[in-house]
Amino acid sequence: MINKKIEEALNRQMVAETYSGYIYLAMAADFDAQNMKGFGRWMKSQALEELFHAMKFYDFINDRGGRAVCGAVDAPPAKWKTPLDAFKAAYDHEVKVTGMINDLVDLARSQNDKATENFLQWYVNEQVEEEAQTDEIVKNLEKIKDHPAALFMYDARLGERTAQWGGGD
Ligand code: OFO
Repeated sequence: MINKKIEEALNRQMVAETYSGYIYLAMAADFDAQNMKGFGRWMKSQALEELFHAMKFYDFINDRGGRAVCGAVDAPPAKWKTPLDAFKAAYDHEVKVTGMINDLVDLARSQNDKATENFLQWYVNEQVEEEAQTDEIVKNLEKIKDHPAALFMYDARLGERTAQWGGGD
């Protein structure tokens, strides 16, 4: 059985993961509007993975005898100046989410909730990948700078991504 404090915190994180999906979908929409379909596809795949992250919280809360509550999700920004700006924002967002997951682990420990702590390990590992992949793209875009041909090719390359449900779960 889950305690109230943990239940509320896990519900907040379910909403935060949903927001992650929403901000990446907003980035996809911005890329698609500019005909950068590869970046758009990458972002749509990321959005789907984030919804999967949210669903894992949903199932865990219910499995532990809690009640999943779908709270309000903020509207994300609609526009980013350049692809580099969008991916920098994605990286910063992931660093923020890593902090949220770490706080949840601390909370689970303080409540002596081993099952929640164990469940959260999947997210601790996932965040390493989430930060690394956005950081790599930021670095590549910094190298590309304003070279349209290179940007065009990188757009095509990132468009090869398809959503990985659960990142190897
Ligand atoms: Fe859910 O990992 Fe990104 O935010």
